[in-house]
Amino acid sequence: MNKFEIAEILDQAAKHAKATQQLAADNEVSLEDAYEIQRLSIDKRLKRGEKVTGFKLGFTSRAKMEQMGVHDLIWGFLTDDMEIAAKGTTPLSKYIHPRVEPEIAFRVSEDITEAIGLKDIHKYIDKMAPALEIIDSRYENFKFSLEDVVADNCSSTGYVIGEWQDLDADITDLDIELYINNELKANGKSAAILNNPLVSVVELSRLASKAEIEIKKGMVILAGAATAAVYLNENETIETKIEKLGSVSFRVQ
Ligand code: OOG
Ligand code: MG
Repeated sequence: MNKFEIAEILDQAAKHAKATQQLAADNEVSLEDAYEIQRLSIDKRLKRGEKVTGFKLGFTSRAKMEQMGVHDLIWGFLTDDMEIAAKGTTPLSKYIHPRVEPEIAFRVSEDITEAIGLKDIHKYIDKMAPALEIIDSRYENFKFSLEDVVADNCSSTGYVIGEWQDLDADITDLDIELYINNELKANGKSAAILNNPLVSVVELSRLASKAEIEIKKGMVILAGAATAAVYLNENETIETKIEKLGSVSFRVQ
């Protein structure tokens, strides 16, 4: 199969919530090919009228790397179709085998067109918010290689953003908790995300500028989860509470 065919299979799997087998190994997909396939599949979404709303990083913490057996930082696209309103509801039937994880979101206040450093952050990022991400791998049994997950736009499926707060100088040691129906299911520290979640923005700026992709003012960046992800079921209220940032929730019906 060529890149176009793989992008089509992954796009259809996402559109119809139907899992596919892993594709990278059998088709000799390199990491570079995988990012090309990711972009081809995003192009299909854009052709259907979706808009890019931001980017997400993956495997920025050990907890996530260990859970999924993939040990390299990855990045993918978020679109408006993936956004779920805070306190909103989403049907379980829309997904294959969705998982949820707490995230820290950043808002871009100035176009990022080059690799930036931590010292420049306040020029480009003005707000932060508690967030939740729904990941729903298009591969059977949620199993994939690095190349597979990159081609699949890093399992990106849904995201919920809480209230934006002014960016605090120090967010390196925040408690992060994930509750399902008021029961604590996962917890971690923001330091687990590259020692400082703002480093995710630095890393994204490096990767995006190398790929000649602009991170536009108003876009959202998800820094990557600090905890393992948890499977979703019907009739659940999912909430994250993050120190200094507050909480955000949504419901699965
Ligand atoms: C890939 C997405 C990883 C994160 O925050 O690390 C990710 C997956 O686990 O399916 O979103
Ligand atoms: Mg994530």
